[in-house]
Amino acid sequence: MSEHSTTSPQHPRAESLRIRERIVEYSQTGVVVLSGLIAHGRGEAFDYIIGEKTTECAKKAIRAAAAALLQAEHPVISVNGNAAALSAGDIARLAEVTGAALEVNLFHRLHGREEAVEKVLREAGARNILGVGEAASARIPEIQSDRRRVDPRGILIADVVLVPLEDGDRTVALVKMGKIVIAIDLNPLSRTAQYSTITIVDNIIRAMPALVTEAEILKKMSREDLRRIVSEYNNRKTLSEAIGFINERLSELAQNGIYLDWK
Ligand code: PTJ
Repeated sequence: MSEHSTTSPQHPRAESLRIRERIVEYSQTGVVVLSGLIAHGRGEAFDYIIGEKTTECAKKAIRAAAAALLQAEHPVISVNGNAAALSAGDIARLAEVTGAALEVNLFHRLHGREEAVEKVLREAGARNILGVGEAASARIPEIQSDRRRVDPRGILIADVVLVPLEDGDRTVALVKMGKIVIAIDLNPLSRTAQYSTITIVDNIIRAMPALVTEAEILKKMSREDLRRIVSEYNNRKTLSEAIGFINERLSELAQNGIYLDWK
Protein backbone atom coordinates (compact mmCIF):
# COMPACT_ATOMS: atom_id res chain seq x y z
CA MET A 1 0.00 0.00 0.00
CA SER A 2 1.14 3.55 -0.71
CA GLU A 3 3.15 5.22 2.01
CA HIS A 4 1.82 8.54 0.73
CA SER A 5 -1.85 7.90 1.36
CA THR A 6 -3.97 11.04 1.26
CA THR A 7 -6.66 9.38 3.41
CA SER A 8 -6.80 10.51 7.01
CA PRO A 9 -6.68 7.55 9.45
CA GLN A 10 -9.61 9.21 11.25
CA HIS A 11 -11.85 9.01 8.19
CA PRO A 12 -14.75 6.65 9.00
CA ARG A 13 -14.12 4.72 5.76
CA ALA A 14 -10.31 4.97 5.83
CA GLU A 15 -9.61 1.29 5.13
CA SER A 16 -11.88 1.13 2.09
CA LEU A 17 -10.41 4.38 0.73
CA ARG A 18 -6.82 3.18 1.20
CA ILE A 19 -7.62 0.00 -0.74
CA ARG A 20 -9.16 2.15 -3.46
CA GLU A 21 -5.99 4.29 -3.56
CA ARG A 22 -3.92 1.14 -3.93
CA ILE A 23 -5.91 -0.17 -6.86
CA VAL A 24 -5.73 3.25 -8.57
CA GLU A 25 -1.94 3.29 -8.03
CA TYR A 26 -1.59 -0.14 -9.63
CA SER A 27 -3.69 1.01 -12.56
CA GLN A 28 -1.08 3.69 -13.17
CA THR A 29 1.66 1.06 -13.49
CA GLY A 30 -0.44 -1.09 -15.86
CA VAL A 31 -0.97 -3.96 -13.42
CA VAL A 32 -4.68 -3.15 -13.14
CA VAL A 33 -6.72 -2.32 -16.25
CA LEU A 34 -9.50 0.29 -16.41
CA SER A 35 -12.18 -2.40 -16.32
CA GLY A 36 -10.42 -3.67 -13.19
CA LEU A 37 -11.36 -0.36 -11.54
CA ILE A 38 -15.00 -0.90 -12.52
CA ALA A 39 -14.84 -4.47 -11.19
CA HIS A 40 -13.43 -3.12 -7.91
CA GLY A 41 -16.32 -0.66 -7.61
CA ARG A 42 -18.81 -3.47 -8.08
CA GLY A 43 -17.03 -5.47 -5.40
CA GLU A 44 -17.03 -2.48 -3.01
CA ALA A 45 -20.80 -2.15 -3.41
CA PHE A 46 -21.39 -5.78 -2.44
CA ASP A 47 -18.91 -5.47 0.43
CA TYR A 48 -20.88 -2.51 1.79
CA ILE A 49 -24.01 -4.65 1.71
CA ILE A 50 -22.48 -7.62 3.52
CA GLY A 51 -21.04 -5.27 6.17
CA GLU A 52 -17.33 -5.57 5.20
CA LYS A 53 -16.85 -8.66 7.38
CA THR A 54 -16.23 -12.30 6.60
CA THR A 55 -19.58 -14.03 7.03
CA GLU A 56 -20.13 -17.50 8.51
CA CYS A 57 -20.95 -18.92 5.07
CA ALA A 58 -17.74 -17.44 3.64
CA LYS A 59 -15.84 -19.16 6.48
CA LYS A 60 -17.39 -22.49 5.47
CA ALA A 61 -16.33 -21.96 1.85
CA ILE A 62 -12.83 -20.94 2.96
CA ARG A 63 -12.46 -24.21 4.90
CA ALA A 64 -13.61 -26.29 1.90
CA ALA A 65 -11.33 -24.29 -0.41
CA ALA A 66 -8.28 -24.81 1.81
CA ALA A 67 -9.04 -28.55 1.94
CA ALA A 68 -9.50 -28.71 -1.85
CA LEU A 69 -6.14 -27.04 -2.47
CA LEU A 70 -4.33 -29.28 0.03
CA GLN A 71 -5.75 -32.58 -1.31
CA ALA A 72 -5.08 -31.68 -4.96
CA GLU A 73 -2.46 -33.33 -7.19
CA HIS A 74 -1.92 -30.14 -9.23
CA PRO A 75 -3.36 -27.10 -7.47
CA VAL A 76 -2.97 -23.77 -9.28
CA ILE A 77 -3.70 -20.20 -8.16
CA SER A 78 -4.64 -18.05 -11.14
CA VAL A 79 -3.55 -14.42 -10.71
CA ASN A 80 -4.93 -11.39 -12.56
CA GLY A 81 -4.21 -7.66 -12.19
CA ASN A 82 -6.66 -6.90 -9.37
CA ALA A 83 -5.65 -9.96 -7.36
CA ALA A 84 -1.95 -9.08 -7.61
CA ALA A 85 -2.59 -5.45 -6.66
CA LEU A 86 -4.66 -6.32 -3.60
CA SER A 87 -3.23 -9.57 -2.26
CA ALA A 88 0.20 -10.45 -3.71
CA GLY A 89 1.79 -11.26 -0.31
CA ASP A 90 -1.03 -13.58 0.79
CA ILE A 91 -1.16 -15.23 -2.63
CA ALA A 92 2.57 -16.02 -2.37
CA ARG A 93 2.04 -17.42 1.15
CA LEU A 94 -0.94 -19.53 0.10
CA ALA A 95 1.10 -21.03 -2.74
CA GLU A 96 3.83 -21.93 -0.27
CA VAL A 97 1.52 -23.49 2.33
CA THR A 98 -0.56 -25.52 -0.16
CA GLY A 99 2.18 -26.32 -2.69
CA ALA A 100 0.06 -24.66 -5.41
CA ALA A 101 1.63 -23.27 -8.56
CA LEU A 102 1.06 -19.61 -9.41
CA GLU A 103 -0.03 -18.73 -12.93
CA VAL A 104 -0.54 -15.26 -14.37
CA ASN A 105 -3.77 -15.38 -16.37
CA LEU A 106 -5.21 -12.14 -17.71
CA PHE A 107 -8.44 -11.22 -19.39
CA HIS A 108 -6.62 -8.28 -21.01
CA ARG A 109 -3.20 -9.52 -22.15
CA LEU A 110 -1.86 -6.07 -23.03
CA HIS A 111 1.81 -5.65 -23.89
CA GLY A 112 4.02 -5.94 -20.79
CA ARG A 113 1.17 -6.65 -18.37
CA GLU A 114 2.00 -10.28 -17.63
CA GLU A 115 5.53 -9.23 -16.73
CA ALA A 116 4.19 -6.38 -14.56
CA VAL A 117 1.95 -8.80 -12.63
CA GLU A 118 4.83 -11.29 -12.36
CA LYS A 119 7.05 -8.54 -10.90
CA VAL A 120 4.46 -7.67 -8.22
CA LEU A 121 4.27 -11.37 -7.25
CA ARG A 122 8.05 -11.77 -7.16
CA GLU A 123 8.46 -8.67 -5.02
CA ALA A 124 5.93 -10.21 -2.63
CA GLY A 125 8.10 -13.33 -2.31
CA ALA A 126 6.60 -15.64 -4.95
CA ARG A 127 8.84 -17.98 -6.95
CA ASN A 128 8.30 -20.07 -10.05
CA ILE A 129 5.51 -18.14 -11.75
CA LEU A 130 3.80 -19.78 -14.73
CA GLY A 131 1.87 -18.35 -17.67
CA VAL A 132 4.10 -15.43 -18.63
CA GLY A 133 4.76 -14.76 -22.34
CA GLU A 134 5.42 -17.83 -24.50
CA ALA A 135 4.92 -20.07 -21.46
CA ALA A 136 1.15 -19.65 -21.95
CA SER A 137 1.30 -21.86 -25.04
CA ALA A 138 -1.77 -24.05 -24.46
CA ARG A 139 -5.38 -23.05 -25.21
CA ILE A 140 -8.60 -23.78 -23.33
CA PRO A 141 -11.37 -24.60 -25.81
CA GLU A 142 -14.59 -22.56 -25.85
CA ILE A 143 -13.12 -19.35 -24.43
CA GLN A 144 -12.98 -16.32 -26.73
CA SER A 145 -10.93 -13.97 -24.51
CA ASP A 146 -7.19 -14.01 -23.85
CA ARG A 147 -7.96 -15.99 -20.73
CA ARG A 148 -7.93 -19.09 -22.99
CA ARG A 149 -4.12 -18.90 -23.09
CA VAL A 150 -2.77 -21.08 -20.31
CA ASP A 151 0.48 -22.73 -19.28
CA PRO A 152 0.63 -26.48 -20.10
CA ARG A 153 2.44 -27.01 -16.77
CA GLY A 154 -0.24 -25.10 -14.84
CA ILE A 155 -3.94 -24.47 -15.40
CA LEU A 156 -4.14 -26.95 -18.30
CA ILE A 157 -3.25 -29.95 -16.12
CA ALA A 158 -4.58 -28.59 -12.80
CA ASP A 159 -7.20 -30.55 -10.90
CA VAL A 160 -7.99 -27.59 -8.60
CA VAL A 161 -7.85 -23.94 -9.71
CA LEU A 162 -8.36 -20.91 -7.47
CA VAL A 163 -9.72 -17.99 -9.51
CA PRO A 164 -10.03 -14.75 -7.57
CA LEU A 165 -12.10 -11.98 -9.26
CA GLU A 166 -12.82 -14.00 -12.36
CA ASP A 167 -15.12 -13.58 -15.36
CA GLY A 168 -17.76 -16.21 -15.98
CA ASP A 169 -16.63 -17.72 -19.30
CA ARG A 170 -13.46 -19.30 -18.04
CA THR A 171 -15.10 -20.57 -14.86
CA VAL A 172 -17.68 -22.44 -16.93
CA ALA A 173 -14.97 -23.83 -19.24
CA LEU A 174 -12.74 -24.98 -16.36
CA VAL A 175 -15.65 -26.72 -14.62
CA LYS A 176 -16.55 -28.43 -17.93
CA MET A 177 -12.96 -29.69 -18.08
CA GLY A 178 -13.63 -31.52 -14.81
CA LYS A 179 -11.62 -29.23 -12.54
CA ILE A 180 -12.59 -28.09 -9.06
CA VAL A 181 -12.91 -24.31 -9.39
CA ILE A 182 -12.66 -22.11 -6.30
CA ALA A 183 -13.83 -18.50 -6.76
CA ILE A 184 -13.45 -15.46 -4.56
CA ASP A 185 -16.22 -13.09 -5.59
CA LEU A 186 -18.16 -10.57 -3.53
CA ASN A 187 -21.09 -10.86 -5.92
CA PRO A 188 -22.95 -14.13 -5.18
CA LEU A 189 -25.07 -13.58 -8.31
CA SER A 190 -22.19 -13.47 -10.81
CA ARG A 191 -21.79 -16.33 -13.28
CA THR A 192 -18.42 -17.10 -11.69
CA ALA A 193 -20.00 -17.36 -8.24
CA GLN A 194 -22.87 -19.46 -9.54
CA TYR A 195 -20.82 -21.93 -11.62
CA SER A 196 -17.81 -22.47 -9.36
CA THR A 197 -17.43 -25.59 -7.26
CA ILE A 198 -16.61 -23.56 -4.15
CA THR A 199 -17.52 -19.85 -3.97
CA ILE A 200 -16.06 -17.62 -1.29
CA VAL A 201 -18.36 -14.58 -1.13
CA ASP A 202 -15.89 -12.26 0.55
CA ASN A 203 -13.39 -9.51 -0.20
CA ILE A 204 -10.09 -10.94 -1.46
CA ILE A 205 -8.41 -8.65 1.10
CA ARG A 206 -9.95 -10.72 3.94
CA ALA A 207 -10.41 -14.07 2.20
CA MET A 208 -6.77 -14.60 1.20
CA PRO A 209 -5.22 -14.30 4.69
CA ALA A 210 -8.08 -16.43 6.07
CA LEU A 211 -7.33 -19.09 3.44
CA VAL A 212 -3.64 -19.11 4.43
CA THR A 213 -4.55 -19.56 8.12
CA GLU A 214 -7.08 -22.31 7.34
CA ALA A 215 -4.60 -24.14 5.08
CA GLU A 216 -1.99 -24.02 7.86
CA ILE A 217 -4.51 -25.62 10.24
CA LEU A 218 -5.79 -28.30 7.80
CA LYS A 219 -2.31 -29.20 6.55
CA LYS A 220 -1.99 -31.73 9.38
CA MET A 221 -4.99 -33.73 8.10
CA SER A 222 -4.79 -36.83 5.93
CA ARG A 223 -5.75 -36.62 2.22
CA GLU A 224 -8.73 -38.79 2.96
CA ASP A 225 -10.05 -36.40 5.62
CA LEU A 226 -9.42 -33.41 3.36
CA ARG A 227 -11.37 -35.10 0.55
CA ARG A 228 -14.24 -35.74 2.95
CA ILE A 229 -14.42 -32.01 3.78
CA VAL A 230 -14.59 -31.22 0.05
CA SER A 231 -17.21 -33.86 -0.74
CA GLU A 232 -19.43 -32.80 2.19
CA TYR A 233 -19.37 -29.17 1.05
CA ASN A 234 -22.47 -27.95 -0.82
CA ASN A 235 -21.96 -24.76 -2.85
CA ARG A 236 -25.64 -24.31 -3.73
CA LYS A 237 -26.44 -24.26 -0.02
CA THR A 238 -23.59 -21.82 0.75
CA LEU A 239 -24.72 -19.46 -2.02
CA SER A 240 -28.29 -19.60 -0.71
CA GLU A 241 -26.97 -18.69 2.73
CA ALA A 242 -24.90 -15.81 1.30
CA ILE A 243 -27.92 -14.38 -0.56
CA GLY A 244 -30.11 -15.00 2.50
CA PHE A 245 -27.58 -13.11 4.64
CA ILE A 246 -27.78 -10.10 2.30
CA ASN A 247 -31.58 -10.28 2.33
CA GLU A 248 -31.76 -10.34 6.14
CA ARG A 249 -29.20 -7.59 6.55
CA LEU A 250 -30.99 -5.29 4.11
CA SER A 251 -34.33 -6.06 5.78
CA GLU A 252 -32.86 -5.11 9.16
CA LEU A 253 -31.38 -1.89 7.78
CA ALA A 254 -34.67 -1.10 6.08
CA GLN A 255 -36.37 -1.08 9.50
CA ASN A 256 -34.71 2.18 10.55
CA GLY A 257 -32.63 3.36 7.58
CA ILE A 258 -29.39 3.67 9.57
CA TYR A 259 -26.18 2.10 8.31
CA LEU A 260 -23.40 4.21 9.81
CA ASP A 261 -23.19 5.80 13.21
CA TRP A 262 -23.32 9.48 12.17
CA LYS A 263 -22.57 10.93 15.63
O1 PTJ B 1 -6.49 -8.29 -14.88
P1 PTJ B 1 -7.39 -8.87 -15.92
O2 PTJ B 1 -7.07 -8.38 -17.31
O3 PTJ B 1 -7.44 -10.37 -15.90
O4 PTJ B 1 -8.91 -8.36 -15.62
C1 PTJ B 1 -9.44 -8.55 -14.34
C2 PTJ B 1 -10.94 -8.14 -14.28
C3 PTJ B 1 -11.33 -8.09 -12.80
C4 PTJ B 1 -11.10 -6.77 -14.91
C5 PTJ B 1 -11.78 -9.18 -15.06
O5 PTJ B 1 -11.58 -10.43 -14.50
C6 PTJ B 1 -13.25 -8.81 -15.06
O6 PTJ B 1 -13.74 -8.11 -15.92
O7 PTJ B 1 -13.95 -9.33 -14.04
P2 PTJ B 1 -15.53 -9.07 -13.80
O8 PTJ B 1 -16.31 -9.84 -14.81
O9 PTJ B 1 -15.79 -7.62 -13.64
O10 PTJ B 1 -15.73 -9.79 -12.42
C7 PTJ B 1 -15.03 -9.41 -11.27
C8 PTJ B 1 -15.83 -9.86 -10.05
O11 PTJ B 1 -15.01 -9.64 -8.92
C9 PTJ B 1 -17.12 -9.06 -9.82
O12 PTJ B 1 -18.19 -9.96 -9.61
C10 PTJ B 1 -16.86 -8.24 -8.54
O13 PTJ B 1 -17.99 -8.15 -7.73
C11 PTJ B 1 -15.78 -9.07 -7.86
N1 PTJ B 1 -14.86 -8.29 -7.04
C12 PTJ B 1 -14.35 -7.05 -7.29
N2 PTJ B 1 -13.50 -6.67 -6.33
C13 PTJ B 1 -13.44 -7.70 -5.43
C14 PTJ B 1 -14.31 -8.73 -5.90
N3 PTJ B 1 -14.46 -9.89 -5.24
C15 PTJ B 1 -13.73 -10.05 -4.11
N4 PTJ B 1 -12.89 -9.11 -3.61
C16 PTJ B 1 -12.72 -7.92 -4.24
N5 PTJ B 1 -11.88 -7.00 -3.74
